[in-house]
Amino acid sequence: MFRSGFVTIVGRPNVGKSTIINNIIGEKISIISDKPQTTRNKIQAVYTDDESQIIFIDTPGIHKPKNKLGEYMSQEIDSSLDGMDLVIFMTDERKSLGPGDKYIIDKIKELKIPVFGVVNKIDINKNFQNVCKELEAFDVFESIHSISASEGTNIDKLIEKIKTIIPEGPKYYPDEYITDMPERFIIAELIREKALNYLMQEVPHGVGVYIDKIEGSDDGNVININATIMCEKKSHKGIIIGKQGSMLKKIGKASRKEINKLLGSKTYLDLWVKVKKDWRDDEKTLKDLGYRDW
Ligand SMILES: Nc1nc2c(ncn2[C@@H]2O[C@H](COP(=O)(O)OP(=O)(O)OP(=O)(O)O)[C@@H](O)[C@H]2O)c(=O)[nH]1
Ligand SMILES: [Mg+2]
Repeated sequence: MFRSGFVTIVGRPNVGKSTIINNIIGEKISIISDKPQTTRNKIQAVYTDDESQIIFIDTPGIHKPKNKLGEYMSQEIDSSLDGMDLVIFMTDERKSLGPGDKYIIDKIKELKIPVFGVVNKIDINKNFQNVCKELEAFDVFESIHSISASEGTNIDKLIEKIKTIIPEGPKYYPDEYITDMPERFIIAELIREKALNYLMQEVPHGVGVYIDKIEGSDDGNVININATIMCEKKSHKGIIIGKQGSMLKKIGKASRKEINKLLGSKTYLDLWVKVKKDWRDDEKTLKDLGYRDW
């Protein structure tokens, strides 16, 4: 009997939702950073083995929206709960669950679908067992798991448990299909990830990446990519470019390395930086950057 189902992962920003998705799929589909609010869109990642297909939905971390981009992210979370077979609530709490976690638990307990509780980052959390106990006390969770998304600890057990919940169903996608996101989107995201990794304070949150062009070279050996990094202030542009272009070079070099891996080809990456004041509140720019329903 083949089983298949849809599983959405929700939680506060930065708890490790994208990390577990990448670990399960074995490919970098969803970008990761140590800054909160990294993921902005809901992203499908498809896991397939001999007896099952699980379609995971990575979502933006749940937070109070401060601009139209934040509102978009909120809608992405709400719509990710439609038609799910299972919801995974993830936390990385090291002491005791706070208002952020409780707000989300309140929200999901009204859903009429099973919910798993997952405590992540047990590699650095000595107190995880107590956090599991706290989750148990809510009487909301069908099962509770403690894992390390980055090290892969207990992820196999989690997958096995998911398989007991999802119904008998078809293979929705072919074996090699791993995400609904177009290559263009992943390339833009990889560049944004490097910007997130290297930039500090408020600069990275105001960054959006737009791919202007992807084109094979005449001899077919290289893929030429032109991309624009959008930021909100002139001073941010200076920081992103860096002294004599050093920061932009660093972002470009690290991005290119991963894009080469993704495309299995050599690439030439031409990066530009553009200032667009308050773009996070500008509907048109948000659409241009792909923050819209397709
Ligand atoms: N030590 C440790 N760090 C982890 C683990 N899982 C994720 N991280 C780190 O936690 C940070 C956030 O990870 P993400 O996967 O981007 O978190 P997220 O929940 O997707 O965050 P948003 O997209 O902002 O909502 C990154 O620095 C990860 O490397 C883990 O199991 N152990
Ligand atoms: Mg994420």
